[in-house]
Amino acid sequence: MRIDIVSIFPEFFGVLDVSLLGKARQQGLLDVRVHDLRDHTHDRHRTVDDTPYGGGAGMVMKPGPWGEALDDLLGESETESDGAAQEPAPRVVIIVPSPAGRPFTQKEARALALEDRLVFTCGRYEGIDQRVIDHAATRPGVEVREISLGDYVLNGGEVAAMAMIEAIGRLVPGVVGNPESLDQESHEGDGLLEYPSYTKPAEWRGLAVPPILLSGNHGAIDAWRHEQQLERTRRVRPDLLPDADAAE
Ligand code: 6GU
Repeated sequence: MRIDIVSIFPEFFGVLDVSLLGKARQQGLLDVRVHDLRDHTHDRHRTVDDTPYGGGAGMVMKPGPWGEALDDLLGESETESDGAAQEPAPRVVIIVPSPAGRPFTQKEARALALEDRLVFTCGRYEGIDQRVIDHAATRPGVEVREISLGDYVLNGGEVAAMAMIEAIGRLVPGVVGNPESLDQESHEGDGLLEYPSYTKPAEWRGLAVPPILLSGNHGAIDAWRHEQQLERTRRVRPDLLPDADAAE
């Protein structure tokens, strides 16, 4: 999978060199390229923002640099109408991190992990001129999704993009060594939160591991773990429960 990131803070993305995703990049499973939006400015101050039309607080990111950056990544949008047979444009999903977007979910991450190509446009200030997003959506093969991490406000899209890239990248086949470990997680399979986990020693600081886990009775262990999932989900995330389980 190829992932392009456009930002005025490319140095934010240095952490993508480490841990599981760093390894996936070295192995060629993920081709992540970070681009500096200011490379597409043409004034001495490398200006990327301006005051909003209609007034109001804050600054808006100018369309010019964004348009050029996307032209470079996706090819000029103007199609030559010389009648020659054209290759169908390869599909690209542009993700615009924004607190005004649709909520990001594990389901969305699973769908995006199947794409060949993602572009993250990281805005700062009060956001990007809306025409950048509207114009990008008219490019052949391009789908634009404005996506939010949750109901709180970050200073820019960088940290949000990083979180989404980690959630998506680990679902790309081969990135996580043991794919079974992906099935048992919170927000996967039955949609319940994960059960609590324990490892050696069996007693630590006076606290014992639940004895059932030492019993060797795998049927009983599975039942206990499912009950723990239900209990935890009822307690902290009742909104995730199917109605029948919530009522039990
Ligand atoms: Cl995706 N961007 C910003 N700037 N703030 C957010 C967010 C995204 N998701 C939640 N808050």
